[in-house]
Amino acid sequence: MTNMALRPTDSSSRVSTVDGELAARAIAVLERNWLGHATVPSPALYPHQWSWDSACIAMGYARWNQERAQRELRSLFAGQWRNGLLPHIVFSDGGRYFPGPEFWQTGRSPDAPTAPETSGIVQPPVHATAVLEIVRHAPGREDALAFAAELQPKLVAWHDYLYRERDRLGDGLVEIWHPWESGMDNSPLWDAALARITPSADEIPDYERIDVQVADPLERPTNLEYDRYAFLVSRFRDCDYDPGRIRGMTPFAIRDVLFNSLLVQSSRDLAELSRLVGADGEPHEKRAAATAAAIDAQLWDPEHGMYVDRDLRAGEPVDALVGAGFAPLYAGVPDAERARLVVERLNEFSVRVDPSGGKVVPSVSVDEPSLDPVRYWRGPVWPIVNWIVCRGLRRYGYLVEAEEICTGLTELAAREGFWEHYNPLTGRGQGGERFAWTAGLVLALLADAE
Ligand code: 9WN
Repeated sequence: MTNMALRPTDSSSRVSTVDGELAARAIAVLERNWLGHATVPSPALYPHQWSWDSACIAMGYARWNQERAQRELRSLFAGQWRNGLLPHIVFSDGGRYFPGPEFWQTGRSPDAPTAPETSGIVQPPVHATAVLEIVRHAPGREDALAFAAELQPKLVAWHDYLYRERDRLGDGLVEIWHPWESGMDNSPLWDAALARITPSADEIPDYERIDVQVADPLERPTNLEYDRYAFLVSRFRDCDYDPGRIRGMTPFAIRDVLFNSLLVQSSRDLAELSRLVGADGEPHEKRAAATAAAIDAQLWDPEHGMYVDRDLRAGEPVDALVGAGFAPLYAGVPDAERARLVVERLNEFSVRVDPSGGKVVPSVSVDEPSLDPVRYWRGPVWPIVNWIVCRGLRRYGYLVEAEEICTGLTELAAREGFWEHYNPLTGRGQGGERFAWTAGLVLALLADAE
């Protein structure tokens, strides 16, 4: 079923031609990474299904191939745990990746499914938003309602898990227990928390990194970070993935701006989906409002004019300013005056890679002395962050700024191809190549701009 109208290539507008070609190239990337039931982010580096990647990929498919958009999310939710946890990886057969199912050993939890095999942690909740987009783009109302009715209870279970297990103070802000749960693995956001975690040599489990065999090690997290990632997983494994036990012992517990912002919007979208299928939307609206208010009250940093994470173990704000700190715009968190301050800050933070082109938001400010333009979440430009910022700017009516970011990202994709991330100084594509969620998000941006 092909129902995305690619822009005509014979029109007098050059932009239309470029967009049509770019959309066709994005679709080719998704085709190549399609396994038959789900889409891998990148065949060599990530040969399984990732949670928030899939939601973004599905938003791209929603505009082009409805059936595939639905299958993508069905496959992801097949890995959902009985307690509602939506795992960050759903494993496919074969495919070398560390940590694989033998390392996670999620069979220790009575809540984990036996098939498909999964990881035992989560990723940012953008799924209700993706389902609502699929429903909005469905070719017929009956089909849309059937999919909404199928996914709504699963999404409710997912959000119930987050608010039940991750909101220890009961004020609407949820916490992450592992850098991988943020989706921003080696961001400077986690430096202080990880520095406090000092396992002895025999507490670090044996493992072999695969990522550095298939990608440039300079573009990946360090071994020191991986030791801590593996150590944290081993501790969760020792708790049999019981959320109550993990909550009590985890040395890593952070209330993250990006994660909570995505949750606000997803909760609103879940309210809408619920009403569509005749269920009660109000509990989800209330949660969205509580989380939004808590972000604004607790994570706002007036000194820097942006939002910052809070480290629950240290009992203090996280001392790092990152591109994801602009995510509350996406969720409609600040009032108009505070939004103006955030946009002012964003204008300084975003960069023009090509002097005559659009702007993009790096993961870390290019003015930070610690900027590393190639090492993953320590500087590079990530499409997801730019998609979030672009939507946020549109939401507040900053249409010129939104257009600049949208153009900046699509120009990078057109020039370099669909990479995992891009160098904020040169625009060079980095990390994994022909990357699926980059393609999915570019498709979504092109379609939204129509
Ligand atoms: C660990 C798949 C994922 C993304 C994350 C990104 C990276 C994994 C890794 O790749 O994380 O989950 O092995 O580095 O940081 O955002 O979902 O694309």
